Amino acid sequence: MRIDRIDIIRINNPFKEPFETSFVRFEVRDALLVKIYSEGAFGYGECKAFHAPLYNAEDNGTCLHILKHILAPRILGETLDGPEDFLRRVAFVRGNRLAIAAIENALWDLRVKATGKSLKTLIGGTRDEVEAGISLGIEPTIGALLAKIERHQAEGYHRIKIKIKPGKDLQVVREVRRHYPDITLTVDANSAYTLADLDLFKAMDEFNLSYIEQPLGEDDIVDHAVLQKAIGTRICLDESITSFEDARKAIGLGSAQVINIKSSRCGGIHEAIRIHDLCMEHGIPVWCGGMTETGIGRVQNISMASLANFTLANDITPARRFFAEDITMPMVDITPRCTLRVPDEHNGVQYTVDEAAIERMMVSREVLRR
Ligand code: OSB
Ligand code: MG
Repeated sequence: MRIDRIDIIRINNPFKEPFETSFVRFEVRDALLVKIYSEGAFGYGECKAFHAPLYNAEDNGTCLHILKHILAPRILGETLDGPEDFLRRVAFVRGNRLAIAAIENALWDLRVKATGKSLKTLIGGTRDEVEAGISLGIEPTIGALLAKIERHQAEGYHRIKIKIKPGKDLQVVREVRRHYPDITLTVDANSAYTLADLDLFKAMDEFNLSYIEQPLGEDDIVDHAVLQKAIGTRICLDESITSFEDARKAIGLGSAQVINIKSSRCGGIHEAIRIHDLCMEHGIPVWCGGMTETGIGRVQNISMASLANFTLANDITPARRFFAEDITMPMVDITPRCTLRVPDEHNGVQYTVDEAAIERMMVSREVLRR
């Protein structure tokens, strides 16, 4: 595939209601989209960075720089074999994996179009449908959280995850468990704690959580290993896993018994598959994490979660859970079983990008040519 042109499009899509985590309260999805034109076709990738470096070290500003000045010049006017060839060409770049993944994902999309095969088929996915779980933000009151859980339980979500932060943790979990003794329940701390909080996590053991997601620092698989040995509940790593190498070390140290795979955090689908396979060999179940993405990233997540070892419910929801409108046609939605159907070339499930919606949400557009 010859790379003729790359557009970097910034869009703002307001959340229907704010989504609060231990690190920020999100009100709008400020996203960069990468559109790569090649020989009469185009492919889209979504950059999953946020407006500021809150979740990891990258943000939309750094990604825009890396995309425009470092990555795009390496491929504009060049003929590539595909995503793997791109990754080889930019292997000199340290970090900046969200930016790399945005182009990598667009190249996968181009391969889908060039071959007429779905992403699921190209990566060897085995599932026709993947399970939806939901990540619920921090709420001002317990009552507000319980009301949300009630609603989403009724919709059939296969796992409820609640965001926690210091001061809004044990009490919240206790109340939720009192009202819902049997649901599949998890918590996500987004790195808000340290080993000084060991007793808090010991106390969580009594609530039969499926796992505790990323309790400690994003760069601290060593302390996670200490914590995992001290508690009965499984630890799931999110922020800490940015590569195959991170996963290998975390598994070796015993830092986690579950891994949340976000392909974007790891530099793309290629690396995500390697992590998936490694986890499978070691009996570590995985699930697909979310970044409150638009439909472009959401559909790619669904396809990735079709791999065999995605055995736990994913953070993949219908687009309407966050947005009044989105940029795919149709908007991503769930089945009556609260699953998401995986697009493949045989089942008629197909999404196209809604260019008019992108125009409406657009903040800026950069057109890059050789
Ligand atoms: O830690 O999984 C996370 C959202 C933004 C950044 C980090 C995370 C999240 C979520 C929401 O938990 C996942 C989603 O539904 O997109
Ligand atoms: Mg998380």
